[in-house]
Amino acid sequence: MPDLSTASGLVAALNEGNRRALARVISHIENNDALAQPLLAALYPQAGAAHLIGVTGAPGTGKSTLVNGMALAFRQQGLTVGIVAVDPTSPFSGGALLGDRVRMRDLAGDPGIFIRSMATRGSLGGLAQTTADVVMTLDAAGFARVIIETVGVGQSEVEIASTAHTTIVVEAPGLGDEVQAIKAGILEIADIFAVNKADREGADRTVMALQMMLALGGTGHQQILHHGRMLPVDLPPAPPADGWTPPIHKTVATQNQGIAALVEAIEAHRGYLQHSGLRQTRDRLRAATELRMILRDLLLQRTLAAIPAADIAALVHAVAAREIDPYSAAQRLVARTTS
Ligand SMILES: Nc1nc2c(ncn2[C@@H]2O[C@H](COP(=O)(O)OP(=O)(O)OP(=O)(O)O)[C@@H](O)[C@H]2O)c(=O)[nH]1
Ligand SMILES: [Mg+2]
Repeated sequence: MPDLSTASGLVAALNEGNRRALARVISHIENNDALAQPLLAALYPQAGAAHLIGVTGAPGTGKSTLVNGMALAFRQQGLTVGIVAVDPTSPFSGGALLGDRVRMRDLAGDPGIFIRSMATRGSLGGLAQTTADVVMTLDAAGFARVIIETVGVGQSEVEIASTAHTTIVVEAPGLGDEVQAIKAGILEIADIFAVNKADREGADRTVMALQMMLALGGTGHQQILHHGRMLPVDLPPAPPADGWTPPIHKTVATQNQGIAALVEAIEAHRGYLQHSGLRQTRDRLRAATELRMILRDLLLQRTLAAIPAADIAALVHAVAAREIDPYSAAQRLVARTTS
């Protein structure tokens, strides 16, 4: 019996499929306690095989219900599924919303499914990195598909979803705006669109609005290339220009309609990424983004540790009073830590 109070014991148990160990590992990572670093270091080389699926969209569009349905569909193909819900306002049902009692029971007690909600209200900054670490942990634990649900409102949530291999943007009719996501700028990250609540009036108008957007161009996942821009990345050759046009799928998540086609589209996109070499590109860009985020945190911590708080407070005051600009102030602080 592995010792669950040590990093190596926890990793050994996790590798045996011990779900309690997995839950503990995630808690250590979320709390960023003494075991977090050794756990991440041990798990990172094990990860990389999972296909990461981001699901984002305006509040209440049916993301969780869709994710439940997708998880069931993957399970029926024999694939294991990890789910990370970032700041969900509505809980996961474990499939209850599908109203199919037999399958509902299958999902609830199924060791091939692991669901984790991230409590994020009030947490500043670290959300994106902690989520990436939890996703990596599920990947390392052997889940074949990891689904990340985020509400597409904040920049960090969008960033999280866009670090996935396949990003699904969920729209729903009747929210007072034809295409909710335009404002939030999340159309740019879509690989697949789901127009959920297709049982409601206006679904076809939403589909048409999306089709027009796509025809006008400017969408697609090309923008992902910006994510790693702060660090040099050695990228494989660019994929063919006629690559991937985001398909639009109508779904009624509560009745399990359109989910099979949606899952097929995910798998098609997965195949496309692999064949085109884009999977490698995205993995490298994700590595660059991650390294940049961690580096930024490390340098910040180092700076804050090296300089007396009163000196920093005085500089903040000077910036607020416009006696110095924030760029020069930051340079002054950095110079003090490196000299
Ligand atoms: N009519 C209809 N209702 C749906 C459909 N899908 C989901 N709903 C309902 O919409 C509500 C919100 O569903 P959720 O799955 O919680 O939506 P969500 O996008 O995860 O919500 P947040 O996480 O709070 O942003 C629930 O009451 C669902 O039952 C659908 O296809 N048709
Ligand atoms: Mg939800």
